[in-house]
Amino acid sequence: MIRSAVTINLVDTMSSGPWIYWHDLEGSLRKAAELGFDGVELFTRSGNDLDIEHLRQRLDHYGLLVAAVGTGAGKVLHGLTLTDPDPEIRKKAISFISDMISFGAKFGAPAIIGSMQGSFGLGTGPRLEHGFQHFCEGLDILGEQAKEEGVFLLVEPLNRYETSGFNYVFAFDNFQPYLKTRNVKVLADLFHMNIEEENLAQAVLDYGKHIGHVHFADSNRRPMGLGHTDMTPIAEALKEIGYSGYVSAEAFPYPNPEAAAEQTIREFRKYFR
Ligand SMILES: [Mn+2]
Repeated sequence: MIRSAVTINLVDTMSSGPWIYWHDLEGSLRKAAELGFDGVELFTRSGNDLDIEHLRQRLDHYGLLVAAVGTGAGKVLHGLTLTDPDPEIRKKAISFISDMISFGAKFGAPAIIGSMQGSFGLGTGPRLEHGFQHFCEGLDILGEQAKEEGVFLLVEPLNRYETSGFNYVFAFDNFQPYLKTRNVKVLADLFHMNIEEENLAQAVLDYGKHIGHVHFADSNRRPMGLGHTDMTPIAEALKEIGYSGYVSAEAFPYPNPEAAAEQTIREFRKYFR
């Protein structure tokens, strides 16, 4: 079964970006539950930011699951990436993501490596060999940790304006052979894919076996239905590959969080229910 999820940004010093709900955990969980979302995707300050028992109790109260946890605060707040030339920074990046993996694993949720990949020239331009090596080393360590904790690890292709690292879903074939871990899956973000892929539905069909999570946003990163992405063939492709993960709204809170959440769940039901 394909499940719905909605993003919540809980970093109080951030005020813009592609998250539907903002800052208020209790209110966001209540609204997500009222609309009938299956899960929430959490963007927190760190892996130790929230009281685990309190969160567990509130999720149970609202009947919600944790779909995934984002690690991007490591870059936004601390400037950490897995491919920084400085070994101390790489070490801190691994430690930050490691904490996020443990946090997510307590709820059976995978951690997402998106912006924490840094920029290292895999997708466009010359490949920076050291960066590529560090990227694979980081994924190996973290992928195996996730395995021990009973979850997989997600790595997300981002569009060319955000990284020169992992840009295309198909580029997974370029680096998966270099990984020792087999516990890494790909996050298919429909906004990034709209910029980079030749054909979104075909990319899903071709690389479906690697896809572990979907970010649900339209071509302009507004909620699905408010841009020009043709969602019908993409939804058909996800069903055809037997995708059974989350379709999670990582989109701008346009025109406001409440309307964006309603738009998202309406579109989700149109394609997946
Ligand atoms: Mn994304």
